[in-house]
Amino acid sequence: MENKKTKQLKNFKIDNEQKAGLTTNQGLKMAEDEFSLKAGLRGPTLLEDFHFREKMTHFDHERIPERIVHARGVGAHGVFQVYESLEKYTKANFLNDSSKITPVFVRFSTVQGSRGSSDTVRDVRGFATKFYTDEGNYDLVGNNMPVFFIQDAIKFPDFVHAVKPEPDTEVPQGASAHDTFWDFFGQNPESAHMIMWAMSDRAIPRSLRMMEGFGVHTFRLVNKEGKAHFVKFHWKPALGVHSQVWDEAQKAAGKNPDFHRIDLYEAISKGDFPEWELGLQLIPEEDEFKFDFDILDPTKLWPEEEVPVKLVGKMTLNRNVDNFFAETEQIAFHPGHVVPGIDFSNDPLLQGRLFSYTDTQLSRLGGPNFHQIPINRPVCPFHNNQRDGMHQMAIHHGQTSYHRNSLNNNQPEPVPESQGGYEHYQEKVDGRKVRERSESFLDFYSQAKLFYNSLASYEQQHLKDALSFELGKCKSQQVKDNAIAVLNHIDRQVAEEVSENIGALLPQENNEVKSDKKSPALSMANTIKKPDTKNVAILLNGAPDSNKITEWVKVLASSKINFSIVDKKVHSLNENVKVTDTYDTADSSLFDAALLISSDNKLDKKPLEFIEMSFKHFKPLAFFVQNKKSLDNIRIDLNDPGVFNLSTKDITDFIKGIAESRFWDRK
Ligand code: HDD
Repeated sequence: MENKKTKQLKNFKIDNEQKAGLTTNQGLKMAEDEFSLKAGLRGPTLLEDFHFREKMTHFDHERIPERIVHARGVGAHGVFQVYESLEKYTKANFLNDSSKITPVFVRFSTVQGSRGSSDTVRDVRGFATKFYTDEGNYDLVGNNMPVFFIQDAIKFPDFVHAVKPEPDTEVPQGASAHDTFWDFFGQNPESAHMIMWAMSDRAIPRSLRMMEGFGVHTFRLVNKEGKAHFVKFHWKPALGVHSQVWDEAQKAAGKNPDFHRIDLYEAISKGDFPEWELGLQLIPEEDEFKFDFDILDPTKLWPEEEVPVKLVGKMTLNRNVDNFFAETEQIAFHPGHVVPGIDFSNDPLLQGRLFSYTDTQLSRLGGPNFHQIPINRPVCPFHNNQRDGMHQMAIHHGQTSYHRNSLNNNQPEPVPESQGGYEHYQEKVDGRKVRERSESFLDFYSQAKLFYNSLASYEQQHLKDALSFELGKCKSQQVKDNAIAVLNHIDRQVAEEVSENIGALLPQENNEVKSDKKSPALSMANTIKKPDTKNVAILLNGAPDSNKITEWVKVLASSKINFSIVDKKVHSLNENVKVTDTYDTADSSLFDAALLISSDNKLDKKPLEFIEMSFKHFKPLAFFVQNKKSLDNIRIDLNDPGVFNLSTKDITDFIKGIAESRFWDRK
């Protein structure tokens, strides 16, 4: 598993096992670390106590500013490998050689909440990948949704001010269900498409391992001959795209605020390495104007049925961080970190991002040398005439630090393109300076409608429920009415149902886009379904036969399903099978499925609640009861889809149900 990045990071690791003893930061061994230096046993602390001062000063400065957006995140190391050379499209070295394994670091995040907020909130998820290539770091800083709220970066501060906690109360945390966010939506209808995504089930992912990723913008790939293609980047998860249901997500946020963080960490620790395939949508330069949307508009996607996604490589996350702060918190992404063969488009949102990311690191990481922090260092040599600044780690020797010089043979010298130097794509640009929006960006509603049309009916219902919840939480009648007026441009039925739910004004005129166009790739109903890495709660009631349990857990494990056995108390059923969770620590919102095994003639309150909640969240359920009476007090229909009686059905049927994930057509 060793690669250039892991080797590099090793040089910076400090091991607690080192037997050097406790020292000050100056290397002085200290004989005492528990008591400050005092004038007399009961006397005041002395200023002379350098050890106390050093320890306390360092502690006082342990925190750095959190990211202005995407503050809460979690990351992991991994590798990327391309399936076959993409030299036809790009000269990027890491995409040209199928034997090359490129180290990566991925940070997933929520957008709105602060560092301590819950994982399972309704929000867009960040999906940022740093490729440590031999030609420098390449960052693909994307989200789990393919479009964005605004079209021009100059509106980003406004959008973020609107979605973040409100300035007078600093409420809400980890939520967009508040007036300023929805006021922004009402006044900026360019958000219409993204709002549909943000209110869809995509915003409540089951796991970070089960999300798609998107580069969002149109970028350019450029080959050796200088020929360019417009490109959109996709990450397709091997486990498919899956979500929680809203009630479950809210409960999980309380029962385990670190639900996604732990899910990723544990999967990697166990060796269930998450995988994504990299996908490319490519449009030749000459086809730029062949579409009914502007390919520079970041509120538009390229329907996969029109521009297919070519799967070109695989990323595997295979190592957890050693230290959260040093790696996950200090990693600095920037869409402008590119390598030869990857270039930008004129998307005005992307253009603005190219300024913002380095700028923000200056205050977050405290100066211009953040590229020298171990997690941010390229694995290839880096050298130029930039000098000094806060936290300079390098000792640049020699007399010169300027270009052009004669005293040092003009070193470090620019590298010609033919030898790997970066040259910008020579796009011809000619125009008047204007502060305007292109007319080709003005269709806000067609793709919002396309997205809605493409969803399964239960997904559409969830979206309407989400809108009703979020707008229902708004206090201003005007904000609600304005939001409905925008929804009325997308879909009349959505506007009708939501306005009725929240008591808002429905415009008399139906302004919806008339289109029944669909893109099946946009619905999660059509995703990959596997039982792998799902979590099953095996609920014990009474003292059931442990042989059956031993047999079943073996079958579950052979299907790569994780399980926890839950009982009133922690105990061992036999040498190999242990009860690890109790009804106090386990909650149905933290599991994908439940299997009830009962020997009693009455079901206790806690397993009963667990089962009913799993049923309510459409999860697969199985039961094996020695006494039928024990199900007398259960308030669910055991003949409904996704409920498996293991007295008459085989455990493999239940496993198929676990792969299916949810049974939406329950009564
Ligand atoms: Fe951004 C962080 C993704 C638009 C300015 N952004 C940030 C992160 C992700 C994205 C994943 C977290 C990176 C990490 O884990 O450290 N941002 C996006 C996407 C966008 C987008 C997919 C639209 C397509 N962002 C965007 C705009 C601007 C910014 C238009 C400003 C002009 N984003 C930032 C930032 C952040 C950031 C303020 C906060 C912390 C950081 O950069 O490093 O500069």
